[in-house]
Amino acid sequence: MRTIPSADNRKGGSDLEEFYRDNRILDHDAFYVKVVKEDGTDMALPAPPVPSRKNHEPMGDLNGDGNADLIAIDSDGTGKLRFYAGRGDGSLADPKQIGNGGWAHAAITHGGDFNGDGNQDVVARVGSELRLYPGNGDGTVGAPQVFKGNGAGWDPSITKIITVDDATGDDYPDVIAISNNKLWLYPGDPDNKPGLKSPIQIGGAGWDKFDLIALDDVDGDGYSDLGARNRNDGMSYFYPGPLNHDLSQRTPMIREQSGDRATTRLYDGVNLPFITSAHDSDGNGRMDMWGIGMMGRGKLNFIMDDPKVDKNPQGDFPWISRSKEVGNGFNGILAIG
Ligand SMILES: [Ca+2]
Ligand SMILES: [Ca+2]
Ligand SMILES: [Ca+2]
Ligand SMILES: [Ca+2]
Repeated sequence: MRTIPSADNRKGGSDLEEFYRDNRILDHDAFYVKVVKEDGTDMALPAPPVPSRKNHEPMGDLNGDGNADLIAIDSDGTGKLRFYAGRGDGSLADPKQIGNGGWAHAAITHGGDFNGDGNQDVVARVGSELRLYPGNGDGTVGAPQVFKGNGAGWDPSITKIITVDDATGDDYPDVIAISNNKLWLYPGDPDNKPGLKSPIQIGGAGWDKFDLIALDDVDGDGYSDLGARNRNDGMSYFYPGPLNHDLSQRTPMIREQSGDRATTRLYDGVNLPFITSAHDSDGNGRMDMWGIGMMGRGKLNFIMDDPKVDKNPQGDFPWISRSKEVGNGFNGILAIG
């Protein structure tokens, strides 16, 4: 055994601290150190592991046909839950009722398999509980279960929740919510299915004006990414995963192209009251969104990163996107997810 002189030990600690600060590394952040020989050539080191996005089904597919789907709450009676099967081209089939009543004040989202049965699930905040409505694989859902760990004690006024395929690198889906004007990650707990670990605050005050858009892994690093739209001005932003740390870095997400007119904004919350991820609902490898209300109330709009006008790969921002009307009859909708 060789002891280290205390001065060297201290220097080691302060050098490391300096390195963390200079490289903006937070506690528990994973990072890699590239070791270079004195002549500047690389040491032969193995490539850093990339978290695998295993052979998951396309995100957001509740009936197993490979197309992302939509759910909605209508204003009939105490609120019913509807399932809309994606047709694979951005449009949706006629709705089926999958929840009988009592949904009016719930917040809903879907996507990811939280109970490990191979079917993607619906997740809803009902009252002060975050519940799993296990997908049956055909668009319907089974009896609800409160998430273990941190499924109780939710603020019953929360309206904005999304699920993401995996924002943390453990290959298990996670939940993101806006509560008390802040942004929170509830990491899914693969050892306690269906479970949630303790929430991590990932965004400071100012989030109430945003809608959340689950983006899957847009930039191809293995982590789900996040999009958000400011309801006041329509500006939308991209936040690259991993998402288990303060999300102060953001990139404008959209350049909306409509004929000759280009704008960096999406429609705002007045003109497009509902917006949600459509994942890749037309199967061209690029993320899409669904919105309701634009160009007349009750119209369904499909907002896509259009490879015809956007020659950059989808991880390049801002996207050049286009909107088209792909359905109607969405009057009396209270929420989509
Ligand atoms: Ca489907
Ligand atoms: Ca499931
Ligand atoms: Ca995860
Ligand atoms: Ca697409």
